[in-house]
Amino acid sequence: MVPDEILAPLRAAPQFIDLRAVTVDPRAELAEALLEPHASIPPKYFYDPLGSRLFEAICELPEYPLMRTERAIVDAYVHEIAARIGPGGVLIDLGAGNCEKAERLFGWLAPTQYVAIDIAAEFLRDRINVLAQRNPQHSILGIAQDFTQTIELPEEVADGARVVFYPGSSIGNFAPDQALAFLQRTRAVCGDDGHLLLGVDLVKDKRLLDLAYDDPLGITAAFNLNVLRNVNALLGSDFDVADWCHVAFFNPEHSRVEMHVEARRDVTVRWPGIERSFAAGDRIHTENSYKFTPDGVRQMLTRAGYRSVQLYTDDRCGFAVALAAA
Ligand code: AVI
Repeated sequence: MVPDEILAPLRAAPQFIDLRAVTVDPRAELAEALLEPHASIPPKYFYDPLGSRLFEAICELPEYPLMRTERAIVDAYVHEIAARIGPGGVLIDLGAGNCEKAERLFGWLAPTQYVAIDIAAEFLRDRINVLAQRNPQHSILGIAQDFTQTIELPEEVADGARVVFYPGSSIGNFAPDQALAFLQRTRAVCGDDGHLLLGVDLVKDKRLLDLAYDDPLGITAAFNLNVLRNVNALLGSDFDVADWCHVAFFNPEHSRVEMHVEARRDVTVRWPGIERSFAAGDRIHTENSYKFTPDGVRQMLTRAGYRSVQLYTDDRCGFAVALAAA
């Protein structure tokens, strides 16, 4: 019999697979988005190592209560959620970030495998190593992947009923038609005996939403502007952060918070073989964050092919956690 002190570190070693190159070429994607008449940067490029940490700091802000409210809802209803899902499935965490939200479910869902998927490869690799040390009894697989276009599950993902976990209202970062297509893909990942556990931020007072995305400490501004540094690293461009400022506001017509970076002065940005000029006041659209109504969430999930949608909310109806059966 092999002693446990030898086996434990072996069990604790998580697997890590990098599938980023297989999906999208960031240079081509960024160049195309920046050269559109209305320039944009896809929000997934926020999450370089500094961006991921700034996002963690945002989640600590009193003005940005999304994650705390979601956690309180999950804590309040986890017993019921776990009973509906049943124990022993494969927990697939899309946009796993620091993996903390999923880790809180381990004791309740007792997953046979935890699959953490995120585009931020270095950050994910660090976090699953720490997670594995804390949870040596769990099988952990990290996948670096841009799952916004396709969700590719390698053969290392175990068999069994799947629970797709997509918390934090990241679904709000898709346009409505893309959100529907994305949920249809998660429905396919669930198979016929799986579940989706989804976090969604709900529409609320415009002043609260404006403050949540333009906080007085300027953490969200730093998060937004840092995307320019990540673009420089990926594209070889020469954005100077000092030439740009943060703009964020709730747009009620589209039920979304918009974030932009706005040129403080006339600027020309260059990257290999190409340049683009921006006049003072021109904006690059960096993120939409759609806000939902409870009925809108139910309809979206039903249209994506889910059934028996259960919504859990806080007393102020600020956030909802949806559990949908495939
Ligand atoms: C990750 N995502 C759901 C966040 C949001 O609220 O849209 C990203 C964020 N952007 C600014 N603050 C937080």
